[in-house]
Amino acid sequence: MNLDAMVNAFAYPEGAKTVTPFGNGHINDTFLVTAEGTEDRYILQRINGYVFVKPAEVMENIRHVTDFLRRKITEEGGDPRRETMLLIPARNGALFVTDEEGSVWRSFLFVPDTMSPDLPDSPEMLEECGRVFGLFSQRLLDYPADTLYETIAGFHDTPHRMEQLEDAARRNAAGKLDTVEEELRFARERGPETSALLDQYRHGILPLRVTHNDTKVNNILIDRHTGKAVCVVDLDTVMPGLLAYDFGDAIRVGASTAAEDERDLSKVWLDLDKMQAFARGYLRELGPVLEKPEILSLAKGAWMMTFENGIRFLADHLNGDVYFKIHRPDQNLDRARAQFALALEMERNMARMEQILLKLAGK
Ligand code: GN1
Ligand code: MG
Repeated sequence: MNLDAMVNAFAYPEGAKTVTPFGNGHINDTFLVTAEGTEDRYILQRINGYVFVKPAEVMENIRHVTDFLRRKITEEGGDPRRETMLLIPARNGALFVTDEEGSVWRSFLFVPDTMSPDLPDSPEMLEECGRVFGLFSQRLLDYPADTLYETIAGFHDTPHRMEQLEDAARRNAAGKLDTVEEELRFARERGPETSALLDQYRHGILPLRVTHNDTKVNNILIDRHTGKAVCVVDLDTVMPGLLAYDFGDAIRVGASTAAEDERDLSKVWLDLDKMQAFARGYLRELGPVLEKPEILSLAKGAWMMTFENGIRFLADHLNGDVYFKIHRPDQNLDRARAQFALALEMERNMARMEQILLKLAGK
């Protein structure tokens, strides 16, 4: 891969550039580009071709959704260069560039003076995270969800994720099956629960929405000076989906007392105060417009996304760590165990979560 050639392929101002690795996502490779003679900086990213097999569709989704958001933000008097991602086209006007190895690259304007903590711990920051994800969904309520590509088929189809886990166990590619019996049993016992949200959708109880689908709280940029959440990033998985996925994935990370890969499971708890702080912000805009079943589905979503990430990490561990980047041996197993511990906590606290949600939404 020739990084300089990629930098030169995008419509950046002329002049010398410096490129440095940036961020800690599990999927794409990210760089920060600084250019001489401009205050602007740029994010340059190689899209993971193993994960995203149709990158052109990913980029189309992002373009349509960010254009739509930018119009709304401008109408509302917001700052369109800070509050949604701005794609920087290639010199030839294209949305992305393909390198000689077939990898797809794209670029965004960097939003300065922001941070994206992995585990925001103050209630104010969590409420801000909730508010900006809620606002993202609220602004997209009138976007026709079914016009977006489903860029990863069955991304949050949890029964399908169970099948993928069973495939991984059958193939046992990394030879680790014997060591994960307990985790597999935990997953299999819960198999029947995994269709709960999709069943409600199929019965017309839950509506299809435009969803982000990867709402880890570190996918939010927070203004360093004001502490206000500014922008939702990492739009690769924007697709039709259920709000429960977005709320749920944010709670999975944001309301946990420990990191996603914590090895000491005695540290992994669901912090209901954090959950409440996030939900307060999330429901500020959305609460009044959602019906009661959709509000209630958010609690189930927290469980579903936590369990689903657990089975995805476990499957990847069995497959030999081909999907999620790891930084130490058995990290995907550690991630799976921590997710299962948290999912169990959520099972015990389901009624409390539902009460909190209904109260905040005034239902
Ligand atoms: C991946 O790219 P990143 O790190 O924000 C993954 C999510 C998982 C998450 C687990 C496209 O997100 O689905 O929940 O890791 N993204 C994709 O940390 O699979
Ligand atoms: Mg990310």
